[in-house]
Amino acid sequence: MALDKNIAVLIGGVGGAKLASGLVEAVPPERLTFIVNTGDDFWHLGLKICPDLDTLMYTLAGLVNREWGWGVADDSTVTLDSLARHYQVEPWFRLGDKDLATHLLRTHWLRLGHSLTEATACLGERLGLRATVLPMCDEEVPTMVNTVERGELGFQEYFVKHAWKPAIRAIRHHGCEKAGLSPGVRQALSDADIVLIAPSNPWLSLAPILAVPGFRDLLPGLAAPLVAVTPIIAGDAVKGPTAKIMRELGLEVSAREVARFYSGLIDGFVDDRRNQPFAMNGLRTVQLNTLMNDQADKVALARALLGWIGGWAV
Ligand code: FO1
Repeated sequence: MALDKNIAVLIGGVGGAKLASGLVEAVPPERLTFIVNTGDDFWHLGLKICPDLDTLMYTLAGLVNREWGWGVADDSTVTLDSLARHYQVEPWFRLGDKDLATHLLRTHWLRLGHSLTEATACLGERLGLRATVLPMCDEEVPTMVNTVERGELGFQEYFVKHAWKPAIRAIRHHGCEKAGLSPGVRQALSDADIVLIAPSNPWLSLAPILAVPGFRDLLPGLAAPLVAVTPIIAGDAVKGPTAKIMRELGLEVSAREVARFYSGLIDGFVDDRRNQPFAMNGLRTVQLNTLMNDQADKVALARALLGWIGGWAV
């Protein structure tokens, strides 16, 4: 059904990339545009690191380290080990040698004056990607996590260095008032027949995209239906801090709460069949198997959710 449709996908890291690898098998990849969270990006050892962009690109290129869900498969850490052994650099952020090639090239292009959108397009082209991958914006909008135990932390300090142990008080998107929609993002959304929100963490991965000025305002005017996929399965997160953050923010850990987070924006919600069913005014819902253990699950979910949307929209 969706073979001749343009699909834009708002997406974060590992959880979202699983759905992405199903989508590229379910529809022609040329029809897919991924609009990716860059709130996790940071500068580390002089290099610009864009974890969610890279996780998605490595996944689509078949290079991703499947065990971790990020980084490059069969990578080594010779450079990182040398930095630690000879220069006492604490290796808290694991950058593999093959992965470093991406960060070097991206940083080089940014320093030459290219935008993140351009650098990402060049990386994607060289990795042989057929789908379009766009950063949510070209400006730097680092996610800052205000924690009970350690005050405000940069996202990767919170997530990796402190293993998302500190309790979250609040989250802000530093400098977002100076950011704006890139022409590519605007075009992808207006060309889309369907807009999906991947099962990434709503508070950490999707909120930064929605915080880009102009983004939320654009959504109600789109012809395309907007459909979110639950990251909560059987009342818990599959992996990562989503459930923990919901508790810390005083929310109930449920798919209904996720749907409430997107309320006013979405037309449809793909829930998991293991969750307690719920109804919300004006929201179409369906319960599917959203647990993606292997590639067959990913493709099956992509096909099922597109089939469902095709039944009431497009
Ligand atoms: N996640 C970790 O838990 N530990 C790491 O050392 C780590 C390094 C890393 C390097 C490159 C990259 O693209 C991602 C990396 N990640 C690492 C994953 C990343 O921190 C998170 O998965 C995302 O930012 C959350 O979506």
